[in-house]
Formats: sequence, C-alpha cells, structure tokens
Amino acid sequence: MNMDPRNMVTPPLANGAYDVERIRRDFPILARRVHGKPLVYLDNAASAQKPRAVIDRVTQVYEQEYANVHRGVHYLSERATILYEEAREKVRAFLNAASHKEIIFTRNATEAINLVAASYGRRFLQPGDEIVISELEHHANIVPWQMLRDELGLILRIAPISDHGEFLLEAFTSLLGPRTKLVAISHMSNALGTVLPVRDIVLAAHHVGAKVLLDACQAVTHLPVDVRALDCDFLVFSGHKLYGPSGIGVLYGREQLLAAMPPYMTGGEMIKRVTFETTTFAGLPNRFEAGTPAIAQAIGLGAAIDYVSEIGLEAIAAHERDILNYATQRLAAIPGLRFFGTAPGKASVVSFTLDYAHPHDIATIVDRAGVAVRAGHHCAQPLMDRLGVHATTRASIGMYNTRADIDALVEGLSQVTELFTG
Ligand code: C6P
Repeated sequence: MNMDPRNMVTPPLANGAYDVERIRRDFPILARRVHGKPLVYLDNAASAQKPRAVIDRVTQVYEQEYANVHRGVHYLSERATILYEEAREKVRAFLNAASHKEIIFTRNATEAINLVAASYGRRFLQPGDEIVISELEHHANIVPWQMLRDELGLILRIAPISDHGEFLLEAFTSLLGPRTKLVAISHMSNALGTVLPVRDIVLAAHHVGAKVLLDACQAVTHLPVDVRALDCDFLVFSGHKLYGPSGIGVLYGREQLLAAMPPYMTGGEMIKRVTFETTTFAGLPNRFEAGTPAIAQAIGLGAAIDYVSEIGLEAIAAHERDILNYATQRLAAIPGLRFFGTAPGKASVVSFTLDYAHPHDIATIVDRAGVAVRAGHHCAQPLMDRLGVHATTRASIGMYNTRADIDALVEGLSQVTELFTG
C-alpha cells in the first residue's frame, strides 16, 4: 500500500458546512449491521470508532514500516523511529505544548495519571499535604490519589457539584489553601458531559501554589485543548477516544516538572548508562517510556490527530452540539425519563434513567435495535452516589452521529416503554 492516508481525510465542504455523511463513509464500521439492524454507535465516550485513515496508517506501519524504535541502525528501525517521533510532534502541536520533551506516550490516560501519582506524588508530596479532586471524577482520577493518600498520609478534598452536575467554582476555591499541593480534575465529565471551568480552576490553584493535572480524556475529542493557554501543569488523554488506536495514551507535563521527577517504570530505553552498581537515566521524554512502546498505535494516534484537525474540532463541536440539543429535546418528551447532568455548556453526553426500567435493561433492549449505549456507573461510582442513583444509561455523541441516530435511540426506547409499561 503506498497511498498516503492523510490524502484520504474528508475535507470540510468549501462553504463550511459539515458533511456528516461524507465523514461517516470514512468509518468502515458504521456500514455494518448489528442484530440485523444498521449500527447506531452512541458509546463514543467509552471508545470511539476509527476512520479509514487511522486503520490504513496502522496497517501500513505493519506492512511496510515496522521495527523497534530508538534502538536499531538499520533502515526500518530508523524509519519507525522517525514516524514515532513525528507522532509525538503531532501530539505536541495538537496540545500546543512548548516542547516534544513534554509529551510522554503511555498506554492510556489511566497510566498517565498513575505515572504522575507515583513519580511526582511520591517525590514531592509530604504527609499532611492536600490534593483536591471533584465529585464527578472518573475512577482513574480518584483511586491513584487515594492510594497515594494512604501511603503518604495526605488529605484528599472533594470539590462539590450541584444537583445539575455543575462544578461549583466558589466552593472549590474555598477548599484551597497553603497545604493544597495538587488539584487533579476532569476537564469534561464522562458521565454527565459537564465541561469544567478549567482555566479558572488553574488560576485559583496556582494562586495558592498548587499544581494542576487535567484529565482531558473526554475534552480532547470535543473541544480544542491548549496546554499553554490553560497553563496546566499536567494533562492526560487516551488515543482511543480521539478516533485513534487503543493502547496509546498521552501525558503532557511541564518540562521543568517532568525533568525533576524520578522514573515511573525502569528498564530498557529509559537509561543513559547502566552498570551493576548504578544507573543514570535518559533525558525527556525517554526517561518515562521504559520498554518497547506502542509504536504502531502512536503513529495511528498521529493519523487520528491529522484526521480530526483537518475537519476541525470547532466544526466537530458545533455538529455535536446540534445532535446533543436534538437528543435532549427528543428524550425530554419521553414520560418517566430523567436527565442527569444538565449543566449549561455541557457537551456530547446524555445520561438518563427511566422510572420503569433498569439502565442495563434499557441498554440491552436498545442494543437489539442496533443502538450501542453504555449503562452502569460509568466508572464514576462516587458521582452516582452523589446523584443518588446506582446507574444511568448514557448516549455519547461523536463526530459521525446524526439526528437519525437519535431517532433510532428514541425508537429503541419506545420498545423499552412498551415492554415495561404496555
Ligand atoms: N472513560 C467511559 O466509558 P482509559 O481507560 O485510561 O483510556 O480512560 C480512563 C478515563 C479517564 N478519565 C475520563 C474522564 C474518562 O472518561 C476515562 C474513560 C470511559 O466513560 C471508559 S470507563
């Protein structure tokens, strides 16, 4: 295969209109049927589908360009190394980071948060120091801090949300003080769609001298994220939600912080010199990438970034907003339906319950109609506790969803209603 997958990106229409049908044709899986019905994929917050440009890029790596990176002097190793580092550059530009040294490839966002907790946390936090998270965090941004709290004798403070799922900035600010050393907060809630006022959060945290980690796992697919404009200290995301491969994630860290942090994992590729007596470590970013990395996945993530950037996150966000508004309006008409997460400015997620059916039953029944949604606690059990539910059904919207997808969901839900109340 010798075509350049970047040439296959669907360009936006010349008049600026968003051609969702052309975008859909870039995603081969959307043409398949499920249970005999056309697939309606509304589980994008869990993981997004992949465009042909990403699939072909990964295939091309394995067919033509694959070898281990940073090790060989042979042609393929050098080629793979160039491509891998080009992917890092694409991530750098995507996040507007100052240097490629600030971009660490990890397996996923979860590993990136664990890296910061284990490396930054153990080196720089002291007993009695405080970490602030919020009530709407994903478990990936709760459990690592709990573990660190228990290990080091830290205090974990929880910033509250309103009943509508809004982040309460004033209440958050009142939790900050001289002992606050780290704020680890979601940029956008996976379970509710709330977009947090992260610039204000960073300003308030920096005012008391705390560092800020943003969990941008959901945000990067729906809004432009600029780490320099946000002035955050760390930021994490996963490639698979950004239409890229699974098995690749990103940690952005301010260079001076990463440079002062000890390695997280040790072994090959992260060293400068090893003797049996001692080891000196490589510089950034290699120091945090022990072992053979996810080579094809990183290159695939680069292709995903090209794809999304070509269409434009603003254009994607505007399209998704239309679908979200339509979904909200149509679902609101269903008797017994209750929304969770109605914060102004929320994005791309509709979480709801039906009075008469369990979320798992709802998801199973609509699946028979070809509609993929997620049901459960969405890896946010403390949030479910806060909202007083065990689970919700969640439809999450991606760049290729249409109003017809929402109609199919509503049709599936009418079957639920019929079954449980008919
Ligand atoms: N949320 C969802 O269905 P990983 O698993 O490491 O790629 O991503 C973890 C993660 C961290 N933060 C947020 C805000 C997330 O949404 C997720 C993943 C998926 O909502 C799978 S649980």
